[in-house]
Amino acid sequence: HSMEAHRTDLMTITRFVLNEQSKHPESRGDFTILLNHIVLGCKFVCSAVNKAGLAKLIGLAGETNVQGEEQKKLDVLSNEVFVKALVSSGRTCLLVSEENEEAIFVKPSKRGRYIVVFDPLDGSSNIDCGVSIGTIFGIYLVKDKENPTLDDVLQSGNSMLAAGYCMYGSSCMLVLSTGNGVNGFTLDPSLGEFILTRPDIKIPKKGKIYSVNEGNAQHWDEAITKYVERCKFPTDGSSPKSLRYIGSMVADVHRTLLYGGIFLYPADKKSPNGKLRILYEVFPMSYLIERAGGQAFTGKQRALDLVPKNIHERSPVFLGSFDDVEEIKALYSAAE
Ligand code: AHM
Ligand code: MG
Repeated sequence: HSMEAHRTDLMTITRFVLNEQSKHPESRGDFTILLNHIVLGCKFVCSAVNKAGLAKLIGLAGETNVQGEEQKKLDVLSNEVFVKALVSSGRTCLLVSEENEEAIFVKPSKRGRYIVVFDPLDGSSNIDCGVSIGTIFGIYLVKDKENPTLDDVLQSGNSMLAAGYCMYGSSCMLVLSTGNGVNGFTLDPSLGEFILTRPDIKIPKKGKIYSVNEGNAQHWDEAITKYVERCKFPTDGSSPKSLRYIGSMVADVHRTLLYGGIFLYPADKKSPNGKLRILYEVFPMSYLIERAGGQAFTGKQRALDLVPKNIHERSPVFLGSFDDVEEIKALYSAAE
């Protein structure tokens, strides 16, 4: 009976969010419409990523992005689709994208109350070989809809209203939190709908995997060097951890969320602020990990307590299972 109910009573992401938002009747329609436009962007990128090898979409577009990296054609395309979908939703007033140096202020006739920060296609080094990549997003509410300013996003991650990511992997999966639990939806390509497949995700309290670009080890600080050494040569009688590193934040964080463990992108002597961007990488992922029962730490403070001074600012981040992050926090306080 329950299998039958499962197959005929489909919990789509729209239905799920409508149910959740029914607690806030005033924002219900607007938030759902905004989310539907984000979902549309994800479906487009998913289809483009799947066709990329065939359609020769892959290749350099001859432009560099804000961070001076070469932009792939898929990045450009994905960014355009997201920006257009978000603006046309009529529910946004300010957009921050990894691919745009300046924030985008939506013209008054299309303005709504939401702000979206996003990385339309993260994990660019994995595009050409078909390894998992993803989209990351965070949503805020503007203070004054008539007058959105950068200060509306240059605030701590605690003011984020919702966050999520979509992973373009062996299946297309969207993970979302609107403040309470974390829920995972899988795209059913035959329906074109995201269906709830992983309700109420909780990250294991402790994990057996660590995930870091160990090629940077010579530049690490003492706390991280010690931590990674302990992963390999535990001193408490436990077995060593396994190393898994894809180099796509969405894929590495997704695995960490489901299997437990820790994902690290530390600062190093070359890049004192690490690599990952606070607004559209560190904040949304920290938000999701915390809502799932884990922790996110920068080496100095809780990641969501950071207050960025500019929209593309970077920060080190260590996120994952509660106990594993606790161990890093202890190493940093011992070093003080
Ligand atoms: P990107 O925005 O150019 O794709 O860079 C971000 C990616 C993350 O997805 C990933 O966690 C990290 O860069 C990997 O960096 P590295 O190659 O230095 O290990
Ligand atoms: Mg990125």
